[in-house]
Amino acid sequence: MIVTAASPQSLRPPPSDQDLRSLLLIRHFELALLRLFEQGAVSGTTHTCLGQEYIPVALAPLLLDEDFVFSNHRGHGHFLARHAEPYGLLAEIMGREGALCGGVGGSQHVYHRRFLSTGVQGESLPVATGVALKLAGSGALACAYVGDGTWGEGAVYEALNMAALWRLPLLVVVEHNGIAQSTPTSAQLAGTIGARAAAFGVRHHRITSTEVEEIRAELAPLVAAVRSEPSPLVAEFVTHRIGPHSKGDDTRSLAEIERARRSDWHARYAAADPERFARIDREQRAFVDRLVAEVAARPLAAPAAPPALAVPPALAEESSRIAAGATGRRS
Ligand SMILES: Cc1ncc(C[n+]2csc(CCOP(=O)(O)OP(=O)(O)O)c2C)c(N)n1
Ligand SMILES: [Mg+2]
Repeated sequence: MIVTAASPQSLRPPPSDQDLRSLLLIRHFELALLRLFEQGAVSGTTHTCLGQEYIPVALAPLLLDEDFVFSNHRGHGHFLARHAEPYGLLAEIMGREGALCGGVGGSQHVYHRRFLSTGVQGESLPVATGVALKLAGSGALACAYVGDGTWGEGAVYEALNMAALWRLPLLVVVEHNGIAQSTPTSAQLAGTIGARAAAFGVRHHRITSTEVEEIRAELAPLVAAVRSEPSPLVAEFVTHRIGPHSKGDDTRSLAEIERARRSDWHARYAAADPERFARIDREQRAFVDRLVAEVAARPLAAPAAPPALAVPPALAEESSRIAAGATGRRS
């Protein structure tokens, strides 16, 4: 069913103020980024999650501090729903002082606490699987966000295979928005994601709701099983990208874009509780205006020193032997 702003149904249960704040922070953050790019205030590229904000917001309380989150090219919402650090993220994207990674990661390559994003499709799943191997039995999990188009990458299947075989606490969140850049999913994905997960004996759950509380109620027992059994889960969200692929490159017809927009959670939430929504919307819009003004006025970030890598002692010993020319090995 397509719900428009003209169907003021209530959301059951209604989202908390905190959820609305989070949803609207992400929405205004993404809209501000598109404006900044238009003004030439940011270089590189960016992919906004307009229309998909509710997914990481719904997942946020299901994730623990000990969990690791692996994000993709469309990751600002994934980050903001987990870490209340919009200044650091915007500074990272704009290469300004206070940037999360010294401004070298930009929009797509953020490494902060237990959050890691990559612009390389499918790259995160094998890494998340390796981390899940370390976490197994601890009660923590590795959560990896991927798009539907990313199911064309072989690495996805290698990761699912190992995660199923080794019974790893891996939560794969699929944001199935029906398109990969300019290619409709119907033109590139044979069968279904559910059947592909089933081929590995991996549990799969498809979520069509855009209501955060409903989604949590649906997913909570499944996520608990990922931790306790442990076992992998593919949680596939049927969602809609209402913005361009990146900055201004929407190849869809106006009718298709309009169809996607009619499914936007935003209109539905606004219609369900207009006064509260408008109040929080005003607050978050004003907050993002201040955020942009403040970060844009900062000096450029100083190039950061590369992070110290945790090298296992045996490797460290071996590399110092090699550096000292004392390996005794012949090439
Ligand atoms: C290995 C690799 N191939 C191609 C690209 C270029 N690319 C970036 S996003 C994208 C489409 C991704 O589609 P999907 O996984 O459905 O995610 P969505 O953009 O819809 O969120 C492509 C092809 C890439 N970043 N990495
Ligand atoms: Mg997609």
